[in-house]
Amino acid sequence: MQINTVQTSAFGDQKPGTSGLRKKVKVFQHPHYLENFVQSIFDTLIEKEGMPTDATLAVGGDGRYYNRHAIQTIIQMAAANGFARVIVGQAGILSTPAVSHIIRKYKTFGGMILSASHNQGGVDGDFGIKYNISNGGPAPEKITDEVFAKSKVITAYKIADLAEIDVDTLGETSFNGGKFTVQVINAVQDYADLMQSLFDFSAIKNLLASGFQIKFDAMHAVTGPYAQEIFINRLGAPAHSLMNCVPSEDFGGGHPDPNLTYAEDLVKIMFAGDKAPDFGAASDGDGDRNMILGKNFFVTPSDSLAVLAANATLVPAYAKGIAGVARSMPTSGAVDRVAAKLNIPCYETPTGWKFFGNLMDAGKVTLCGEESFGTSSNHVREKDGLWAVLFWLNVLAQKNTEKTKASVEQILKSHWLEYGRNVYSRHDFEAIPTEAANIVMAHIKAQFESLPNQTFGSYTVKTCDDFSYHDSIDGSISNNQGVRILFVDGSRIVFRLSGSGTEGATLRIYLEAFEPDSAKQSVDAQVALAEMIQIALKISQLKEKTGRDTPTVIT
Ligand code: VG1
Ligand code: CO
Repeated sequence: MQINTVQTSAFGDQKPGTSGLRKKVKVFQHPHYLENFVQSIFDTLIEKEGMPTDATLAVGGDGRYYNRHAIQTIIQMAAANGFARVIVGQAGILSTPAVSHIIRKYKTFGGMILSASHNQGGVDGDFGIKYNISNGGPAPEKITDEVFAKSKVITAYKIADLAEIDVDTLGETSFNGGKFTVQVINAVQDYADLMQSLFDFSAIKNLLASGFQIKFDAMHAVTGPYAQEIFINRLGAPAHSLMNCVPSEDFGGGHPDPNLTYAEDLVKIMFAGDKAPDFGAASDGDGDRNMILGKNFFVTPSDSLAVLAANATLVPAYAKGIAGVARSMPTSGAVDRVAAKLNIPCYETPTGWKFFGNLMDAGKVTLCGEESFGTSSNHVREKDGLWAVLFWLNVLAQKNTEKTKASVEQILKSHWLEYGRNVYSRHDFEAIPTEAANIVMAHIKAQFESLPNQTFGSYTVKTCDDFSYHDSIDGSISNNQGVRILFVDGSRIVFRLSGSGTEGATLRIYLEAFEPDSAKQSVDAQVALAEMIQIALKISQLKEKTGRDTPTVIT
């Protein structure tokens, strides 16, 4: 096995965002672009993270365009940089939660996930790379900051001269007298086994056999084969319960983003009146997000997390109770109310799954969630779309017996009755010129001193700040994590710039108001939040500064 050292020059723009490095495929195709970033990761691991000489790396992606090319390159570079083994998903495909599980199950040193998640794929779409550490979770900022620093000064990378590896055939291939091995695995069984160990599959099977109709939309992305194995082969659901379950390099031309805008085919089916199925769900490009729908009913991700926490003891894996919960700052406070009642801690972290890992490793939290359709538990260290779907089905199975019946909508309504409703919505303004978006954020921050005590219609500002997080486990501090305007009655508006887009800037406005009055809890969120939306536009001067006042996506 010949190892070549290739001279290169730095790019300067390889800063990992909320979840790894994401760029247009065309950017990743620049000579050395991918290699520079991968070498910067390896250099960080070798110099700073004590990578042993017999280290194993797990590699897989969501099957989008450039996945196959990147996998070959990563295998060749892993061989040249001292890894002893690479475990790769068959056809190069692994969902994000499956990679997390493989890292933990096979005790690999780390893993690389090739995905731009919910971003569009194909030749003109996006590509991405993320490194996960040995606990199975996304690398924390101390690693990603170092990777970025190295990427700015890189002068050479190492790559082995290996023939193309057949990643479609299961099995092992060894090189260099057995010093380097590539192992192709089928992770679907491993992942399905993990799910079966957490949930009551026979109760879910009975629910489905009783005529309870489900529809799962894989959005032409990575979860298709996992859904086939779990819902059809193991739970006995009829074949028509699945849609868009064959992964494609461009996700059938769509946005693999499970929300009311981009999962419109599923939404149509679930809002088709009486004939709609009882339960619907979708997942994103890399399988870590989930959207939950009932018959003619949408569950916000923040509410979903709260309902799962409140009902956790109905699920075998959490039957003894949960240690604590965590949510990202912009996620609604619905789960806080459940935690208070259960008398367990609730942590508020910045956006991005990497902030939950320490809390889970320390045993402080069992369930975590983000308003961006991410929910999961300590069974892995990533968010997990199918896990959330199975959790809901397990809860529904327990609540729908011969004697009792409860629809998704009824579960939500009785939850609100008990805890009150945190009415919630997120408005995204995509592809704003970066400079204009920065001006908007600066304009809001410039009002930090004047806003408190000001009244806007029925709302009076209590305080405002730029959210900072102090990690109680490793002591690290993360600043500038989103601007919060907190009102006297507990309502709030949060402004934040996305760290996962690839075109201009995306401004996210998160709106939340608490409604304790059950008579008003069924009001549509957009109607209930209409006044706050106007206040957000007024404080930010969004229209004046960007010409935009209609969101691209509302969730
Ligand atoms: C978005 C979401 C965030 C999520 C991240 C990665 O980040 O808001 O909650 O963790 O995507 O999700 P941002 O910075 O664009 O708001 V995934 O499914 O794209 O890996
Ligand atoms: Co994702």
